[in-house]
Amino acid sequence: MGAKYLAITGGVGGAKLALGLTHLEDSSALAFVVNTGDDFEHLGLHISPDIDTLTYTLADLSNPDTGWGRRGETWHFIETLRLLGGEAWFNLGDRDLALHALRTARLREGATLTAITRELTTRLGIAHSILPMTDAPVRTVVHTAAGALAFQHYFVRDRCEPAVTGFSFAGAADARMSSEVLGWLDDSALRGVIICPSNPFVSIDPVLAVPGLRERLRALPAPVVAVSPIVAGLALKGPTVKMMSELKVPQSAVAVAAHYADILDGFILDHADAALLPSFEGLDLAAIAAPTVMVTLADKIELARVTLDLIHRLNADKKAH
Ligand code: FO1
Repeated sequence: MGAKYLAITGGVGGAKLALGLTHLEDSSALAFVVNTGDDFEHLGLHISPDIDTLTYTLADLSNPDTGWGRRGETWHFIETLRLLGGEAWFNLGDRDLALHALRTARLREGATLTAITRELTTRLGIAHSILPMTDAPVRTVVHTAAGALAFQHYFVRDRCEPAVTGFSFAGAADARMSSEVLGWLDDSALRGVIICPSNPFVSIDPVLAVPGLRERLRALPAPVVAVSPIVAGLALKGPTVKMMSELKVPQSAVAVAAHYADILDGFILDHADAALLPSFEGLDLAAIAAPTVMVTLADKIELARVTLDLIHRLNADKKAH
């Protein structure tokens, strides 16, 4: 049986590497476990932003300017909602709306988020499995000096302005991994797990908070490799660096690797940060520097290749010992 790989991802940054990986490994060899801590109920709709970002990216429908939502979108719904005095801070495009309406209806009928995601992604021509981290409701709560905020209130409505003091994942203690996620983690052909360049606190930590998942990664015979979302002390997108500074964590790729230290075997940092390589020596992992800024499709495929090469090297090293 061929080697298999599982990639854990959040939103925009992670979806870029995910797209690159799909060009190298087919759907029998590669699946994605996606953060659902960003999910929320809004205007009676169930919204799963990170699942949708990956879905639109893999279906080649995504908006290149925002990274989320659809290309060529129209906004009649949200404009009318605003006119009517509705809550219009979360931009739901007309085309995007159809997906949320259908997902919500299927959830009300009793379908799982995993099953609905499979139905929608298949309809959009995506062969790879996009697996929600759990079918249970887990909601990221952002703790700030001004009080606790639901994730999308912090992220979109308040534009990440409040200073963060910490995070919690409501519902995580009662969540279970789906049989689909467990099936991939328990597969004896699994040769590597990839943590995509997503925000460690609000994209990857919610996934790791699903009971048993972090422990399974720690005990996995296959290597776990992460790609840094920080380049030269800056996050390419989103509030990662602002959060690190507010949490008084050093704003560097080394701190990201240290954040995952108990589960990581390998780490890829940007070549602009190559001078940091000696700082990884105490972390008991293989760190390499490579171009991690993904602008073109070729960049995404090349970083995917570098990531899989590191996994192959770690597997070969293990066999040699
Ligand atoms: N992000 C924004 O910054 N502003 C928005 O109005 C917005 C709307 C939106 C609608 C559907 C969707 O799937 C995602 C959307 N996002 C929006 C992105 C979303 O907030 C994501 O949670 C973040 O990008 C974090 O991954």
